[in-house]
Amino acid sequence: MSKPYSRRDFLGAALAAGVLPILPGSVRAASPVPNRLVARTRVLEVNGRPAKVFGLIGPDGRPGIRLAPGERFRVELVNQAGTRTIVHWHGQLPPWTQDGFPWPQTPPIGNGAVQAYDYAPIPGTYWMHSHHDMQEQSLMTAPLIVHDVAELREDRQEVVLMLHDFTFRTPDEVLAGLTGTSVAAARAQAQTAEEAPGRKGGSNAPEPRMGGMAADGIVMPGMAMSGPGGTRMNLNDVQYDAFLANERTLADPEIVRVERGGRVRLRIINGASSSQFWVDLGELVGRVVATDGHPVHPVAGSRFPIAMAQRLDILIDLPRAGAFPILARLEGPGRQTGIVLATAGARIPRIADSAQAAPPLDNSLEARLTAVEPLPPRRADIARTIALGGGMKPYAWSMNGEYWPQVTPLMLGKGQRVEIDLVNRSMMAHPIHLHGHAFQVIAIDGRPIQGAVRDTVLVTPMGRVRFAFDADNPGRWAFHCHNLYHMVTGMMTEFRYEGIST
Ligand SMILES: [Cu+2]
Repeated sequence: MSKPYSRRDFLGAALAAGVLPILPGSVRAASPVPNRLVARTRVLEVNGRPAKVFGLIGPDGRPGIRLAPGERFRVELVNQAGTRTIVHWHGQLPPWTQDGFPWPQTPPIGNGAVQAYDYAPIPGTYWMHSHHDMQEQSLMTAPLIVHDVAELREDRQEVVLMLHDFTFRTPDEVLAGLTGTSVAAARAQAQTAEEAPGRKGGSNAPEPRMGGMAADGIVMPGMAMSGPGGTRMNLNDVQYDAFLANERTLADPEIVRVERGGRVRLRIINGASSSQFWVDLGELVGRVVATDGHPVHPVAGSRFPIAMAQRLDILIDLPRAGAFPILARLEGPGRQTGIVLATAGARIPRIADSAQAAPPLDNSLEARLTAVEPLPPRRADIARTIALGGGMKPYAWSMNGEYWPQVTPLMLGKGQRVEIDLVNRSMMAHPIHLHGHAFQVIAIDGRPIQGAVRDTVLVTPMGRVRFAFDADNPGRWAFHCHNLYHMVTGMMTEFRYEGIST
């Protein structure tokens, strides 16, 4: 079994073998030193108030990591956060022991400790976030951009736009508000997200309703809107104080200098914990060319949905000089955030952070996407339906009526083709993420498509999505809703390969 080795282990082994002075030249050329990534606390100003948040600061002083074409993901994560942490490389396909999920074999790393990672990354727009203690809500998140040669040849200006939802409350307070319990009880419940199936675990769900049908007429803290067929759907479990674009609000947005007639590759990352957006390019027309880092045949438009944890690569050719707001509008209430692309001397408009209400996210874009590199056609060896259930009272969310960690792992054999049919029996949308694999969306609401390859797919209220993947990365893999509060109240299970010891 490979495991993330510490630098000390590596140096020790190298010295013991007497190989340190003669590392292969190609290795030294590709990665002379590991990328140093520091987990620490920072103070951001939000709405005129200081806010203590976490951060993952890369070797260039900016959040996150950017890798050159062909460069290995060779990273030393230095924990200076003052508390334990573990960081997940969302969408990447490392060996499972480097995935950054708190399995018993790979527990969170202590304050002051250093953890080394070394694997071959896949190119595209990815991100990283803590998988410990709801730190994701407190901005322990950052971009992870892996360049490739073809993109560099395009000679486009890269603009990364990372979205967050921000609250001055602690995540424990947010969860306590949702579950109607004390902060201490909420904290204890969140910690069950780090208990693995098959171990002695606490009870996650307060009086779970097996089957997980949401009752009609639930009173939501957020807002309810009419969906297709007049069904009531529920949006925005959590009321946030601000929405951030590259860690700033529209009161003081990032202004990205662009050239007149410039060509831009916009890499949008929805790093929010419990919020979904419509990307609004305003007067610009963009072409979506990748979803979750994986190329799709271009789809043109000016408004695109982006669910929690998803990424969109959008190519934009600027038509003229000027200032061009790139906005992310929260689904439901009229809130927005964003950045401004501006040519030299352009007048920067003031943009309010309130706007007209936006409709709930839907899968209209998903249905139009087609992968550039689809899975080869093949019969499924394993086909499973997984029901998504739960509701607001009690606040608990389930997969097949089970609540993490009291779950039955789905066992996979290496080399198998797997098809998963996600059936949403709740009135919330769920962005569902599989660790360690890329899957292809092959049906939406019963209609077959040759859809996008991605790692996170939205299942709309009462909707249905089928995806397929090849089981080619043995290990233990988390499969969960990427709404943080759904995950910590139960909506997670495990895909486990045969022969992996627990
Ligand atoms: Cu969910």
